[in-house]
Amino acid sequence: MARENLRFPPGFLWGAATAAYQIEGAAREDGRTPSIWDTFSHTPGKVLGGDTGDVAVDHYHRWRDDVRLMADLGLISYRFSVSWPRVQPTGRGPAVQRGLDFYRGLVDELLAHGIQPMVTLYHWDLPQELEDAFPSGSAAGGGWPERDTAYRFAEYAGIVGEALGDRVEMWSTLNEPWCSAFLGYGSGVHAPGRTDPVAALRAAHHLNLAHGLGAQALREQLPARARIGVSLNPSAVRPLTASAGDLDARRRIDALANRVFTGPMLRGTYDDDLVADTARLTDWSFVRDDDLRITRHPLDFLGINYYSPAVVSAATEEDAAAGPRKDGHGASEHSPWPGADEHVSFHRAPGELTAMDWPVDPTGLTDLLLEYTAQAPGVPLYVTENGAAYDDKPGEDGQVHDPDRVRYLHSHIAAVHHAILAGADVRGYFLWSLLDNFEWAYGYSKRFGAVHVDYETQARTPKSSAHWYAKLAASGELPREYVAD
Ligand code: IFM
Repeated sequence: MARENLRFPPGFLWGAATAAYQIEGAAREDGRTPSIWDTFSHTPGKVLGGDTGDVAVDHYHRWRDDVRLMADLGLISYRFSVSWPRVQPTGRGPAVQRGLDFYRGLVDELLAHGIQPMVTLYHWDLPQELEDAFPSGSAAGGGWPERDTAYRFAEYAGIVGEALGDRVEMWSTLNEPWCSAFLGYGSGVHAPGRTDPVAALRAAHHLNLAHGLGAQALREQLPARARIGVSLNPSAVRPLTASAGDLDARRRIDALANRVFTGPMLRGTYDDDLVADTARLTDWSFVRDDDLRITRHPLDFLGINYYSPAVVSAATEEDAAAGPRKDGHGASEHSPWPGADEHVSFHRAPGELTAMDWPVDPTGLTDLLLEYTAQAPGVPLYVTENGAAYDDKPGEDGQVHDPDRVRYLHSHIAAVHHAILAGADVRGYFLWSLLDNFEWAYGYSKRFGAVHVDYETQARTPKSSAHWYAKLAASGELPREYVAD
């Protein structure tokens, strides 16, 4: 006998997500200036195959068709990011109206199709001018290690809030600040490609400050109904064994991956163990009086991005000898974990691998949703990203069959349901990603889209996962068992 489907709460937002640099292209049009990702991707050897976001999937010109596609798929919500250098090219001063008009048009089109927009203000494309500027004269250089960047972000947030505040209700300040800080300034596999552990810790703090200042600036512009949150990519970090050494490794990575953001944002603190673990590198004197009050701006929601868990142990001898290792975002001789390398080893979690070599384990998502329910009581949660890359190709019938992605989505959405039944207030799920796109250091070699893009012709073909997801969005019910199509 067929068992009942898993029913999601009424009003649950079924969405898909993208980011400006990954899809827009039009890198030099209408006054847009280079971001750190333009500079990085044009630097030989930084991105696989020398790929850049110059054209990406040409969404800047195809946005009307893309919105129609979303409507055909029955999406209830669409999460996209605004390109900072498109609306404020130098990262300071007045906005470029043509840039804002692009987003006004996009939002109006979404609303006309009954799709709720969720705006992310920062998904990694810092104006290059801000990376090059360091008014404080700090030896750690410009960009996020420079305090002024947080104030520039607040100005930019106010500009976008003023322009779109009458029509957008859901706002996320930052996407995955861990990547901006620790991959951008620590391991250097992301833009701007710097490899300075102290700069990475300073960047993390200034991103926290930018979140708080940005949320304040948005609040001043937005109507009371608007909801302001942030999208983090907390690590579901597990100890290899229950030994004291492995538990300590877990604690260290939890501090550097998770609590370095949730401490300031949820509790207004940097935990003592994090400060102690990194004391060899910095005394944290870049944290000024009052900063931690600002970073703790009340959250109307917390966005959780999840792909895969991490398994850690006390450092093995080989690892300690081999130095920093691949971390799943690109290879680097430098570590994204300041102060943790000689103490921690990473292990492959069990489970099948996606094309990113990331193990499939939906239980990490349930765990995180329950953990943040406990850590942020009363704050609604959204899964603001979840999905998988596979080597999808059109078949002879011209269709793109991606059963592995459907299976991945099924198991992770069931994991969300599980968390809801266990008491998590999860209000929506955003599939990453709507379209195949520029996957950062991996260029166009990794396809995360529910919609296939032919990069020669820019033709869009919804994969079987897109059709599967459309049924889910329409019914709000997930079949209990995964059934191959
Ligand atoms: O493509 C990225 C996205 O930009 C941020 N979160 C993870 C995705 C997959 O790597």
